[in-house]
Amino acid sequence: MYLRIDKLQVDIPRPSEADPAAANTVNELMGGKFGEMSTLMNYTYQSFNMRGKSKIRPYYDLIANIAAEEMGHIELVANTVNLLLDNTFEGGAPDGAPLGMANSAPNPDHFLNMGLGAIPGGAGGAKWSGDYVFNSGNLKLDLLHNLFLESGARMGKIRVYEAVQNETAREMVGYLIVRGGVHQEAYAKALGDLCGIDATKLLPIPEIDNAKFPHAKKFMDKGYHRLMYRFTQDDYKQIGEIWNGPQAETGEEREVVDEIPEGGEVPDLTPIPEMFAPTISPEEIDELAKKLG
Ligand code: MN3
Repeated sequence: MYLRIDKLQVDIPRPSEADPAAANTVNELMGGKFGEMSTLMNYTYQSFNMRGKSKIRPYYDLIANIAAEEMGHIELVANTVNLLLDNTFEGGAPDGAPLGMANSAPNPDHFLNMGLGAIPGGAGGAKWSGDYVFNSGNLKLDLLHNLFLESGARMGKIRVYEAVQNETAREMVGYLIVRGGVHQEAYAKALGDLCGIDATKLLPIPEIDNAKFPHAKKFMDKGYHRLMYRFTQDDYKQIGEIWNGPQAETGEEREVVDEIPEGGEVPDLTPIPEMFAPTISPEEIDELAKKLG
């Protein structure tokens, strides 16, 4: 079962103004093929469906625990997209085209089908698909796939970072580059342990260090690149049988920690009466009540 905590895994700074173009680009990290919905659902199904869990406990613990962290990553991407879309409106009467920005925004779906919120899809408009989930049931093959998936995910995060200069977006992407790097390395380490090789020597994929990105470097300076959080009250204790030894980029010791991240506040988003979000205005309710007698 899941225990939910009403915080984000990291604090996201509120942007000074809306940036619908950045919101759309960042949405790739939600529901693109290599987005957070894909990492979340791949590890979730792999942990649900794994057979002989008691016999391969450290691997089950690792995949199940990373799945829980990925749930927090979709929450981070969603809140970043939402902040980048906040205050898009100047207000106005319904016949004054208060949703006019939909015509110039890269993805009108944010305005037309969503309440100016994150979309379960990618930047190109395609929705996320269950076809992105791979779960063969074979541990080596699934781990090999997860290393590939995290490598594609790292490519995606780096490209979004390179595409978007918005500070709110870069802060969140920098954090995900570091945490996704931990997951990429964990799957390489797990695979290597099974086969007696050091697959972490393949890293980094793509071949650029986290430290090259200032917004990732700041989280490395806090040690986040060497920590595996246990997202549980009292379970998944055998992760440490895999997550140990020197971290691939810096050689610092890997560590499993019991505390969850310090985290940040879930942002309060501005109501948009033009989109009836969260609901119609109190004046309109009064008006309706009068009409109904
Ligand atoms: Mn992730």
